[in-house]
Amino acid sequence: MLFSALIALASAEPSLYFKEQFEDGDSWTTRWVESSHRSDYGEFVLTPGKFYGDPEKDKGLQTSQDARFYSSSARFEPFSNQGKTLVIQFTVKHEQNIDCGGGYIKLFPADLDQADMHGDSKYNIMFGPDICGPGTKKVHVIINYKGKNHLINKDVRCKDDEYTHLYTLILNPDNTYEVKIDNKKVESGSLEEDWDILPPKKVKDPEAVKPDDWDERERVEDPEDKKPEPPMVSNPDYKASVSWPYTHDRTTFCFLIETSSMTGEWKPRKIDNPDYKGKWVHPEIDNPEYSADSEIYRFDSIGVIGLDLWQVKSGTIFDNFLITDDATLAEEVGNETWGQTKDPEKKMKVSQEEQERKKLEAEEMGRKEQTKDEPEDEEEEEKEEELEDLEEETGAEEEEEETDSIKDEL
Ligand SMILES: [Ca+2]
Repeated sequence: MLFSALIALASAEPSLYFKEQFEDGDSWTTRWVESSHRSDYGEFVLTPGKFYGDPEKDKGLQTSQDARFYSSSARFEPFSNQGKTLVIQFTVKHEQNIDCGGGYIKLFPADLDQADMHGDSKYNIMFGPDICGPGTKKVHVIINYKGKNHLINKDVRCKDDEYTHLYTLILNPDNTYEVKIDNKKVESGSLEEDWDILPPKKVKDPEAVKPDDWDERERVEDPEDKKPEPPMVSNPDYKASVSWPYTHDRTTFCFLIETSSMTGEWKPRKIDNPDYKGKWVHPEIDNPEYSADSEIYRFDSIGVIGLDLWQVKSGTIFDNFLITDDATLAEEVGNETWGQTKDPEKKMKVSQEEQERKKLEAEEMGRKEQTKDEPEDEEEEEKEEELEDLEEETGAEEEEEETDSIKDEL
């Protein structure tokens, strides 16, 4: 009794597998490993960015070089999410007004070689925003199942502004999931239905063939409708006086001929097909390839979180990474981090923009004042003289033209 009560108590305690908020200066460099798979990976720097809610707390990893691949990862005590909820959460801020680049994380099994992490390294889950032009603005949720990556079938739209946003993925042990942005649900459902992870339950019966006499034509030509005889008209070439034998074309002896006025091809009218059986539906059978899996969500080893992405215009800041088995805890942490920062961050950006606008206005005013006060210099005077000369010439030409047109009139 006591023992099981203790277990119940222990299992109610949330597990915190990984938490990274970059609040201890440069120490993050001891926790995050940059891959050396390529020699030209872009550099992550620790910064709160151009505008923020808190200059210390809002420090995160920012991509600092344009048109680069980025590849860094952090390790934690490996775990399996079997029988438990798995929550992955982090914040993304595209303060550079991103045109094209990834903003997602990858969750790897513990056997990942971090020093050699690259785009083809086997991962469990890829989750987060991906933007490329106006056409791609989505939240990826890719699940690896038995060695194959499967993209979500639904279109989950991501945020594309310059502010910090909180992205949360929840996988439940009943094979359901939820995607949240800024602590609001934006998508949810079942792993089996929203991904093509398992083969379909039903397939078309390969034995079933449409019968030859199955009539799928809704309308057919009316067999009763007959092509009308062309009307006869009197022959304009008829020559009554011409007599046998025939020195003329035979048609000249006919008083009436078929009219040639009937143009276009004749088609019989259409009627409802009396033999119409409706569209033939291919019968389905249980798919022999299908086998149910109540643990699609399950990963036996989760041990590394990585940022493995490409960015055209750099400047994205990643922060507040959290991996836990407790969705409520994640929501609370989200409110304490992103929730606290979002409003002051916006305020700072708006005030920066206001200052920038005022500065530009002042500069514009300054330029106008300067132009007004400037004395005319020699160069300008020369230009004016040239202009006057030109006007005189043009005037003369116009006079000549006028004379010409008068001449024409006369
Ligand atoms: Ca931080």
